[in-house]
Amino acid sequence: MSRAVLSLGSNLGDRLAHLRAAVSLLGGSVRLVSGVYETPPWGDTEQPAYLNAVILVEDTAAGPHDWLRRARACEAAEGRERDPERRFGPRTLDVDVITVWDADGRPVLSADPELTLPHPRAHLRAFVLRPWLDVQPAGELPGHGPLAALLGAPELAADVAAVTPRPDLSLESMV
Ligand code: PH2
Ligand code: MG
Ligand code: MG
Repeated sequence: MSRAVLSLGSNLGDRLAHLRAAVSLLGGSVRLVSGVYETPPWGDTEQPAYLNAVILVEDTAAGPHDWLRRARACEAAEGRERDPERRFGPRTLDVDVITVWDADGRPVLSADPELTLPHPRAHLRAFVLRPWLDVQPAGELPGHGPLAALLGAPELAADVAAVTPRPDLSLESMV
């Protein structure tokens, strides 16, 4: 068995529809979905606001690279185009593998540049950590500690404050 935390983001087109498409394409492996949050663009500020969410997925047959492959298939299905000049630029759908646990519940650590685990910047991203807290209130980012403690760090305070719940938008009914 393997479980994974996937981060969903969209800031082009029908943002909620893109997030919903990811949940739908990941099908029966989706166990928990977070709330939907509106977040200011991080890393490249000249772009529209994002909708972000986090999902917890589980599949006996899936290893880390299977999650990456499935994440990319979701992005491709939603017409994701990559601009090599804009690493943090706008996108219809971004699905990032944040952390994966193996069959024994141990976090998978990987320095593979194609799939570094845990995600090397997750601890700096309020738009990942805050939705993740919804699905695992006692969750920990391997190597960095409890989500709640990371979200309480003074360096992240402004970013955390800018993560705005959108209770009017939901993925909940899909699981
Ligand atoms: N994703 C990025 C770049 N910047 N900003 C927010 N708020 N949310 C994202 O998902 C996001 C971003 C590249 O993956
Ligand atoms: Mg991303
Ligand atoms: Mg990505």
